[in-house]
Amino acid sequence: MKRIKVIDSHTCGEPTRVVIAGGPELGGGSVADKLRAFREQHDDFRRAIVNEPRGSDVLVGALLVAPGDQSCVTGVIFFDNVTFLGMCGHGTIGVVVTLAHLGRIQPGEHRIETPVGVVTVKLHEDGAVSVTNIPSYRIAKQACIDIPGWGKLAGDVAWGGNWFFFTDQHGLDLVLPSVHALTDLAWRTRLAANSQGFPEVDHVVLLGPPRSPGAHSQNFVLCPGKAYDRSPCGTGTSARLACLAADAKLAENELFVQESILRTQFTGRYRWLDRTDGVIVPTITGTAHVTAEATLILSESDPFCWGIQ
Ligand code: PYC
Repeated sequence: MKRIKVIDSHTCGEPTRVVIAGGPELGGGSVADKLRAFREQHDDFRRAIVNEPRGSDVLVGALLVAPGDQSCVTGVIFFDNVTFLGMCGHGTIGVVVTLAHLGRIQPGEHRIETPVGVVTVKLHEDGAVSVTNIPSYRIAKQACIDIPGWGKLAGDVAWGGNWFFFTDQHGLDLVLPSVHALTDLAWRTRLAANSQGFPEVDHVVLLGPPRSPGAHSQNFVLCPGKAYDRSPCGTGTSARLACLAADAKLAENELFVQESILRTQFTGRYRWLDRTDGVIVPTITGTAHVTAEATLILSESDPFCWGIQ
């Protein structure tokens, strides 16, 4: 029987489960090296932590690992119901609030190593968290894709730690009663984008006008395992900032407020890293709340010990 210690939290409604003890042995090296070992040798552990019956399709897991870069307070590998994530913005905010809850960090700046690079985080005195993400950029502007049985739509493809396809040409209302229709269209958009020149796209973002005073945009974000992000999506907001910067619709350091389908908000800003190539460094700010301290029990006599696939 294995005992796994976890702390659960949610960031703007999107849950994160941080594994603080009992994770698999992944060897030495960088966090990218450890992700390789995790993916190749311990995918059952991923499923056991986030899938039913202990988790759900919505849950994102975060395994704390020793960083390769000693200037980092921790390394972290994010995963969901179907795969591993390069980076996760809401998850990083959840990790920071979890580390603070455990007394492992104090307000101030810290560095965290992810498989796609080191991010700098700031725990503010009021508990909010800012994440200065890895460099983000757009690779396609208004690429036209054909969705079988639906028609053509255009969207931007951009990187913010995961790969995103953004479109506002969906004709749907971004409200919870429309989640089924939003999920269906976003999924078909992903399949079409993947088969029509953008095989790397793993998240689809349907954009809409803001609903709350002070917000600039609302989104519906579909994740790789077909669950929608309850938060405004940190890596998605990073990639969106790259698109806005490239179109000169948002100036360096100007505030951008992205709201989610739940109308929860992240604020974002960017600075240019390479203006010629359109590469920015985004900073996303949001809040998270710890919801549980728990010990998961993995017993081989349980037919669903390693999760329902
Ligand atoms: O906040 O970056 C994010 C994220 C990715 C998937 C779910 N949330």
